[in-house]
Amino acid sequence: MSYNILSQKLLHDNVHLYKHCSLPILKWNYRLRNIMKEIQRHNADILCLQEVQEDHYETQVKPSLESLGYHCEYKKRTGNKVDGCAVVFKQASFSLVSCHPVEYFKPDIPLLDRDNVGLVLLLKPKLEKGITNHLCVANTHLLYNTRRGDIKLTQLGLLLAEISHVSKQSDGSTCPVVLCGDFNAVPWSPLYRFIRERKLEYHGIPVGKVSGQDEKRKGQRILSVPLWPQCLGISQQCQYEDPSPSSIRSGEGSRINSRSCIEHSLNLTSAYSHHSSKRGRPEITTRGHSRRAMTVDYIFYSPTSRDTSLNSESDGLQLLARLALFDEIDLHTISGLPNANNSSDHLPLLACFRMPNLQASCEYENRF
Ligand code: KL2
Repeated sequence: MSYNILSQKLLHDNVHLYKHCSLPILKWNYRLRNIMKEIQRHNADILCLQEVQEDHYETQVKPSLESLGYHCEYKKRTGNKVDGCAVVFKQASFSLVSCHPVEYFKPDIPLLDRDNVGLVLLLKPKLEKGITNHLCVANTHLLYNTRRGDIKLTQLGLLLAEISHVSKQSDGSTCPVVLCGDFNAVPWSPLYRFIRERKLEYHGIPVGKVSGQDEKRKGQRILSVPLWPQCLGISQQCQYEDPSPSSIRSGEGSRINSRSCIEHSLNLTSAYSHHSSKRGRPEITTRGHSRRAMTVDYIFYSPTSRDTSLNSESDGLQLLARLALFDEIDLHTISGLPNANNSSDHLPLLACFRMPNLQASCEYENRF
């Protein structure tokens, strides 16, 4: 499950967005009760939560989830921000191999001056049979600012480098990855296409067009080349690189950097198709009313060859089912987000996967 639960501090800071709501349904304890009920009802093995406020996490969210049998990991945003990302998993289903918080704030790099974070976990499934492929689970909440696609893409580049590193197995292959979060970018935007297509030619793209959140065209500067400076230590292929003086001297870095192209090595597709099967209209994961309703939350995963309609052996995940989202008509019917029953300005996304080589089926199989 991926779920942005709307931190109470951010609700308070942007209260103009919630004028359609009565005050009692905006109170934290009211919302928490609904959010916990929703989590309990879906009973997911793994939760990736965003906008989890630290004080609420420590005193309420973590204790409640632990009492449901979950192990909880948390990474707060940096600076003076009070919320962050949590990755939570059923202790009966997985054990923790390693936990990797990722900070996108870099004091020496002017571009990276925002407090967003990611959290990457390596999990070992607790299976009766001895198949021991690990699972890499990543969660993030990228920068909201609709005009700063340059920062969003660089934050994503940092996360992808960490995921590539963590998911690499001793035999050189990559374990399956589930990448969840609130990416603050819409389907088929340049940022979204970069994740799915592993490559983005970014020459000439205006910074405000990277995420597709803003339909209005504004006179804007275009993405600069290279997107991020070499001193970040991340190659344009989104891999950690050794910033050794010899590679800089040989001119290798500058040759790579002069191309307006970023790439990554992870095979990722989306668990959702971004249009509802009911009416074929765009699915929405957030808001409506005071702000345009859209999809900004995703569950990306490493697909099996079956899901990519190739006919060869693969060790990816097979998508078995997903929880339906709403379209704009549904959203109107429930009078926007949040409402008395849906207590965040986002909806939860939920997908069920079959692990590689595993014959067991889940109770949701084929219930799309
Ligand atoms: O869209 V969001 O909501 O993914 O749920 O992510 C950000 C926004 C979140 C964290 O920064 O706070 C919300 N107008 C509307 N919403 C805002 C604004 C804003 N100016 N700034 C932050 N958020």
